[in-house]
Amino acid sequence: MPKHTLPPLPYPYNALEPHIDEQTLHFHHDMHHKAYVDGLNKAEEELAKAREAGDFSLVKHWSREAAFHGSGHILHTLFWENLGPNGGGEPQGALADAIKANFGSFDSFKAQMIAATTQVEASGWGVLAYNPMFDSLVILTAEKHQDLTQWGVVPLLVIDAWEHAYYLKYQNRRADFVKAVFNVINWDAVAQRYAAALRLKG
Ligand code: MN3
Repeated sequence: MPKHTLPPLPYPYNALEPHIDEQTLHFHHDMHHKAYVDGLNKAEEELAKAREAGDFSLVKHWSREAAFHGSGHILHTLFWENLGPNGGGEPQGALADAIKANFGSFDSFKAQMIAATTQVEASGWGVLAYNPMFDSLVILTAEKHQDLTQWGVVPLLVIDAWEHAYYLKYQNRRADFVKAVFNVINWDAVAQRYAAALRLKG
C-alpha cells in the first residue's frame, strides 16, 4: 500500500497574513497535519500486519486510528486548498447559484457557516458539503472529525476550528478567526470541487 505524504502548503507560509499568521501555519501544516499523515500510515501498516497475521485483536483500535488520522489528513488537505492569498469576496457562477438556492443568499449562508463553526464544542470543523444523493448543499459540523459524518457527502469547503488553528493569534476569539478565514477563501477552488461533485449525482 503506498504511503501517504504531507502535501506542501500551496502558497508561502506568510501568504495569508494578516488573517492567518506565518507562525501558526508553520505549526499547523508542518507539525499538526504531518502528525495525521504519519498516524494514518502507521494505522494502515498495523492493519496490513493484522491481515497478514490473521490477528485482528487490535482492529478496533487501528480502525479508529485510521478514521481519526485519515479524516485529519483529508480535512487539512482540503483546508489548505480552500484558502489563498487572493481570496475573499463571494463565489460566482454555479456555486453562487447553489448557495442562493440552498441558503437564501450568500449573506445567510455566511452567517450560518460562521455560527455553526463557532459553536462547535471543543475541537472540530465547520463544513460546507454537497450531498449528491439529495443534490443539495449542506452546512455540517464535526465535533470530532472522525465522528458524526453524513455518509456520502462531498466536502466542498472546510474550516478548522481546533484551537491550534487560531490560538496564537486569536486566543479564545474563535469567531474572529472564522470571520477572518472568509477573507482568504479560494472560491475558485471551492467552485471546481462543486463542479466535480455534481458529476457524482445519481
Ligand atoms: Mn488543524
